[in-house]
Amino acid sequence: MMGGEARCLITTNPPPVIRSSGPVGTCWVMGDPHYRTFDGTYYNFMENCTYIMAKNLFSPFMSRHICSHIFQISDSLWYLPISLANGRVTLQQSGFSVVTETDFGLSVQYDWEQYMVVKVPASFMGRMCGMCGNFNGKKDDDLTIPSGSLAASIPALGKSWRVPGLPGEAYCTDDCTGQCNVCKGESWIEHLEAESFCQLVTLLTDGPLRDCKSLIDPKVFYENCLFDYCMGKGYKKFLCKTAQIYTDACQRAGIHVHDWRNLIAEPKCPANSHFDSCACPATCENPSPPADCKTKCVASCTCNDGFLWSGNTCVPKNQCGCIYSNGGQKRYLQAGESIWADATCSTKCTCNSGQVVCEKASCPDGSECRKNSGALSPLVTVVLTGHSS
Ligand SMILES: [Ca+2]
Repeated sequence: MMGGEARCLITTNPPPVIRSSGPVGTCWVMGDPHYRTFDGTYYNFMENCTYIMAKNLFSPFMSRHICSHIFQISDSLWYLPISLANGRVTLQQSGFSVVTETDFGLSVQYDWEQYMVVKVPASFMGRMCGMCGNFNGKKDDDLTIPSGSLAASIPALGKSWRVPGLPGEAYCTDDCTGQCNVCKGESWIEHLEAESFCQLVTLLTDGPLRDCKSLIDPKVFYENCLFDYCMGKGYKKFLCKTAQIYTDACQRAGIHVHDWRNLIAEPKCPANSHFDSCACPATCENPSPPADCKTKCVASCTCNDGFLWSGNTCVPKNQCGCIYSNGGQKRYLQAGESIWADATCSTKCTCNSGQVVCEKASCPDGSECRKNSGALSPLVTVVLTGHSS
């Protein structure tokens, strides 16, 4: 990364990496303001800049800018699924999220919008820093700034982990004041309205989501609802999204969730697909869902009969794309999609009838070979931290 960014100050010798089967650290951020650290501290932080969520204290790292259903890697846009460094890093769509996994046990799930889960293996205990805390098993020292001291406030914590120098930085803010990070000052009528609206949460957590109580405290769900209602003035989308996130977390933990879509509207799905509350959607690269799908399902948009997921659209089965491999990397190409195989624009590869065909080519007259500058601006920087041992 560029100079001047927040960094972890090493104050002790690095503990040895012990590969154990201990607890996995799980940190998530939900909606705009709700965070849960690896050690289970909850806090709210309103912001719109870019922050380091989790970082390993002692190893080099790489960063990813996650923008939409297409990934920006190096200087070009890639469809999922993607495999990098001979499979050591994989990125694939799962339910409404993309899941990035590494061979050393790190995973990052992101729903492209407002929910991100970072999981690190037990071998990283006490070795982490960032907005997700230090993963040492103690709650009271989670909100720590890069120097190692406790943050004076939540905005100070955020500011300390902000990634500087990114495009649009001049227009972002992380030092909310006044009404920004607390929901006070609303009238008692508004407060009653919020409580009344958020009874829906109780209906969900005592009803279809009742088996999830062991995983996520329903009180957190309810308090988030009150906060979102106050901030969004009753914008119902928040509740639907939060219920979706709660459901997703439960399903991924193997907990059965009863369908709640009769209480709240279903999410919209793209053309030639439909919503399924428990699915393992068929894709072009994996057209047959696993037989044990029911125990591994997630709520998802599933392609209609005769169609398969191809990148970010459902296409007829006979219009599937290709997996393109080059230099330890694999990526999905949609049918008919062409890419340059080199930086000098001398070889062009095209996905043609399910086969990648590469041939000599050059830029058309009147144009020149230039790297794509990347038109998408990053929403979230996920710091994937790894070691090569
Ligand atoms: Ca801690």
